[in-house]
Amino acid sequence: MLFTRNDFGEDFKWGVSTAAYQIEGGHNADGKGPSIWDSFTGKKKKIFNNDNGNIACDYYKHYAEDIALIYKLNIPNHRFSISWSRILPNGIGAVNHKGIDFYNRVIDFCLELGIEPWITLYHWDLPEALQQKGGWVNREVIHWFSYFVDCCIKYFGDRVKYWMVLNEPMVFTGAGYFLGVHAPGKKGLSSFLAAAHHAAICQAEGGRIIKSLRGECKVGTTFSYSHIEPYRYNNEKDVKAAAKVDALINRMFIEPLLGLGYPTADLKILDRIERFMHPNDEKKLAFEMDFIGLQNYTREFVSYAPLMPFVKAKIIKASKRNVEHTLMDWEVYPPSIYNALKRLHNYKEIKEIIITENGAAFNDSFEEYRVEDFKRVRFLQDYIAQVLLAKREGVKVNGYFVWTLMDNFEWAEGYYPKFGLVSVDFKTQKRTVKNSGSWYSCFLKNALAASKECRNEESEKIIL
Ligand code: IFM
Repeated sequence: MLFTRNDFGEDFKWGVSTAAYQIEGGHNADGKGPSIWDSFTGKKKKIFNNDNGNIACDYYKHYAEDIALIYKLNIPNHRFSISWSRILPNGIGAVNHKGIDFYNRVIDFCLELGIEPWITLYHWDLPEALQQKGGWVNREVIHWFSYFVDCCIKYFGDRVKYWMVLNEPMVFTGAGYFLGVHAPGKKGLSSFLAAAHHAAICQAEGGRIIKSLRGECKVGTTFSYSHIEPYRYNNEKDVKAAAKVDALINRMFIEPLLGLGYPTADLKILDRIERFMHPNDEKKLAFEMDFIGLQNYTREFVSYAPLMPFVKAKIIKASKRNVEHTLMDWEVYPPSIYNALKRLHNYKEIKEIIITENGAAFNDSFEEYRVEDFKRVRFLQDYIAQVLLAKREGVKVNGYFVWTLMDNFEWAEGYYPKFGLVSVDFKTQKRTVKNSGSWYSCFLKNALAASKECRNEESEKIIL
């Protein structure tokens, strides 16, 4: 399919996404307090290769170079998150003005270059001081989070128009409070359900606070959303198992936000959230966002698994199915983004969808002065083509952000899976634009040229 940037319309938002802990480094610089990721990565055997984000891409020092690179790549929107404990070292109370200054410099430099800053308030790095009091499991988190949101809007709301409240609540509560494979490493159904319920209230509450302080801002929140299929369509148990997994990983956070409540009909176990509900919570869970951030990477096949606790279902990994997959073992399946868009479009309560993340980790090939990643170029082209297909069919999608600007700290997987448009040499902090970065840049610049022009060998090999 041939397409150009123009096919998406002038108002379509093109961007690149990042997150504080994954790129900033400066883990204890200038008064920053520790976050749960600083503590978690400090423990042995939690992260591949015992990696951590202490330095990461050192964006704390290199932000100007990186924002200049975004500019050079013709990318008009930069999504990044605020490290809560950089501006509030104890999570609540005294503000660290050096932390505030850092984000002011980032925002001001973006604006100076004509790049629109998009801020995610919470991308998983809870202040450790708050985890000591129970973190997301403690209902007080609603108060702590409100204080943080208030503080961000007070200091940055005059210049930042686009806000996202949470990044993928299913992932940070599921991996962090149920499976224990992400910070803070807690396990169990009860801690998960409490954390999830409080996060679901916070996502709505965050929206309410932003709108009440700055009605002119555009507010959204983001969700991981995969296309789900039963492993065997002719097996009733697999079909039911797929519906359960869909309710858990796709619907559990978005539906209460839309005023539809938790999807308990398809996942009985969610009834147990009742224990954590206070009077009026049903109402508190709902809020009308300006946009919904869709984060799609893959599709999942689900089979019935009687021994799996609670859901009695399991995901069959892409490598087991012998299909093309990324280093995360996620199937490369471009229609997954089309299907996810179509499904979200069916919720009449959603006003607009922005794809706030999409991308892939592959084994790039390192030459002397270049980093070749033709698989990622193809991946982006094919997924973006599916977005256009959905848009042409009337889906209310109005933005696409690549995950991610540069190779960075990929949580439990450390630095091994590389998702960047730009490669980072973590010893020297040298940045090298990959083919995918050159292709995206060319696509964004040549609004009038057919994308085919950006596909030919020459332009794919531009080194900026
Ligand atoms: O790196 C993560 C990001 O922090 C959240 N969404 C998925 C990405 C790739 O795993």
